[in-house]
Amino acid sequence: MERTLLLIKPDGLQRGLAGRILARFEDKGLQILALKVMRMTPELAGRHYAAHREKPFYKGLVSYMTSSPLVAAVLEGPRAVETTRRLMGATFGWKAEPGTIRGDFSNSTSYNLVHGSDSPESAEKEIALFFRPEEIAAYERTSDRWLISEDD
Ligand code: 3AN
Repeated sequence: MERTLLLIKPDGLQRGLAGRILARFEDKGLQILALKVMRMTPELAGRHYAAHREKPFYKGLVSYMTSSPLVAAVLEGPRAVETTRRLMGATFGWKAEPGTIRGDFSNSTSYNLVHGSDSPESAEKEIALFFRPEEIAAYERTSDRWLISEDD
């Protein structure tokens, strides 16, 4: 079992797509362990995007991410990191495959609707940035019996 951090970015919430985006992950069988609407502070943006600090798009990225609230979630499932990123699609909406979230709902370079951790190691760090341990609910889901086999 693996966990990942999902963010539905400010454009997703402003455009009224949060429910539809979240439904894609539920439809795929990922389990929601934590969920909240919050505003990213510049301080949190600095920590979350530390790897991009020197990039030319950094300032714009921080301003976009802090401009309006976002939805943060912890998702769990077998290969949750990879599954989430495959459902999201390529970074730029205009390049992302149809059928993916970005491919279906974004035609932009910057406004790409979602973030998903890029490795289990980043997921652990990112989850800790957004959620306190007591905000994450580990619970048994009865449908898992039909969603996850022993081979998974
Ligand atoms: P992903 O979100 O697909 O993992 P990363 O990690 O390469 O993409 O980039 C982090 C974020 O930085 C992206 N989600 C996107 O919002 C932004 N970003 C990346 N490249 C650019 C770019 N060339 N112009 C504007 N924003 C960018």
